[in-house]
Amino acid sequence: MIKSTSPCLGIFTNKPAFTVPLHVGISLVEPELKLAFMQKLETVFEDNYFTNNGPLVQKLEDEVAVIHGYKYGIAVCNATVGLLLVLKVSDLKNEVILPSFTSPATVHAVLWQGLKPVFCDIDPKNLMLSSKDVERLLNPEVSAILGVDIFGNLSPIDELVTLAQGRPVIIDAAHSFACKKESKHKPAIEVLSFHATKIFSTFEGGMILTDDEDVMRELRYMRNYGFQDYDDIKTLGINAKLNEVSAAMGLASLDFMEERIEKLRRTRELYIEYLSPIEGLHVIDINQGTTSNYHYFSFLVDKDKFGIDRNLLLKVLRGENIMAKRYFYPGCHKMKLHKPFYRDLPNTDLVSEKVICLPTGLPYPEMDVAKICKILQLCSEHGRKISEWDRV
Ligand code: T4K
Repeated sequence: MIKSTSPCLGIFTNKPAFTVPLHVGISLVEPELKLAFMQKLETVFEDNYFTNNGPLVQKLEDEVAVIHGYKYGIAVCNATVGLLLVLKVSDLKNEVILPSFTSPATVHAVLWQGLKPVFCDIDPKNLMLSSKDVERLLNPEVSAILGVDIFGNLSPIDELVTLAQGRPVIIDAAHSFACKKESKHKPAIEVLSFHATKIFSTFEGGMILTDDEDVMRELRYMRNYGFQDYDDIKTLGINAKLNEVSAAMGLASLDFMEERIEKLRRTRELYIEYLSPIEGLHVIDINQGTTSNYHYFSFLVDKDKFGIDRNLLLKVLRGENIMAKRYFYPGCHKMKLHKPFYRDLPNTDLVSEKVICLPTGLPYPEMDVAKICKILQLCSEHGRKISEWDRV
C-alpha cells in the first residue's frame, strides 16, 4: 500500500526508476566496437587458428605491454590463474603480505600455492595497502608483498619496494588497466584482469606484465602445460592460455579505450557534483598524480549523517534497478575459509561496512547520474520512512 507521504521510490511504488538494470563494472559496448570485433572474428576463422599462442594473442600482448610500460605481456585465461602462476614463478616460501580488502581471488591464489596469507590493513582514504601496517608485519618469514590496486587507484609502489628490502612486490592490477602514476620503482610483476566486468574486457582473460625475460619465458611455458618445445616439458605447467576470440575482442577494444575513459572521467565528475550537497557520503579519492581509468565510482555511507546505512541503501537502489555493489564485503579476513588467518583490521572493517559502488558505464551519463543522485537525495531526506519500510 503506497502512503501518500511516502517518497517516490521503487520500494514504495514498485516502479523502478530504470527499466533496464544498470550494472557495476559493465561498460556499455559501443556499437562500433561490436562491428570491429566481428571483423576481427572473421580473421580468426580465415586463419583457422583459435588458441595456443595465436597471432592475435601475440599482438595483444605487445600492445598492452606498451600501454603499461613493460617489456613483456603474457596473456592468460583470467587474472586469478595469472596470479597463481606469478606466485609460483616467484618461488615464494612461507608468508605473503596482502590486503584483506580485495576479491577472494587474490587470497585464493596465495592459498593454492600453499603460502600463508598475512592480512594487512588499508589506508581508508585510498583503499591501498597501509605502508605502516606492512612495516609492522614484515618478518623473516615474509617472502613477498602482494599489493592490490583498487577502483583505479594505484598501490604506493615506492614505499612498498623500499619496505620490501629485496623481496618481490607483486601487484594485483585487476582494476587498473591503463592507470598511470610517476614513480621511482616498478613492481616486479603485475597482473591485469580482462573479465567482462572490467573496463577492458576479453570476456574472460588477463595479462601478466614483467620486464624480466627469464620470468616471461618461464611463464609462457607454465601457461602451456610446461612445454618448452614439442615433447619437451621444462616446468610444472597448467592450461592458462587465452584464446583468439578473446584476443580479437581485446584488440578491437583498444581503439575505444581513450574515449571510454574520458566518458568515465566525466561520469565521475558528475557524480561528485551531484552528491556533494548530500551529507554523509564520502567519495573515495583518486590519489593526486594518478591518471585513473575511473571505472569504479565508490563512496562510504555514514548512516548517522545520511539517514540510512549502506545495506539499506543497497536495497533501495536495487528497487530502482540500480544494481549497486558492496565491493568488498566482508573483508577476506572475515570469511569462514580464511578464519585461520584472521587479524584485527579496523580500517578494512570500517570501509567494508560502509562502501558502495555505483554503476558507471551508463547509457546517458548526464541524465542517468542526475536521476541516480536524486534517488540518493530522497534517501537522505526520508531515512526514517525507509527504515520503517525495512522493518515491516
Ligand atoms: N583481483 C581483484 C581485485 C578482482 O576484483 C578480481 C575480480 C580478480 C583479482 C580476479 O579477476 P578474474 O580472475 O575474474 O580475471 C565480478 C567479476 O566476476 C570479477 O572478475 C571481479 N573481480 C569482481 C570485482 O566483480 P561479481 O561476483 O561481482 O560479478 P557479478 O556476476 O555479480 O557481475 C557484476 C554485475 O554485472 C552484476 O550486476 C551482473 C552484471 N553482469 C555481469 C556479467 C559477467 C552483466 O551484466 N554481464 C556480464 O557478462 O564479480
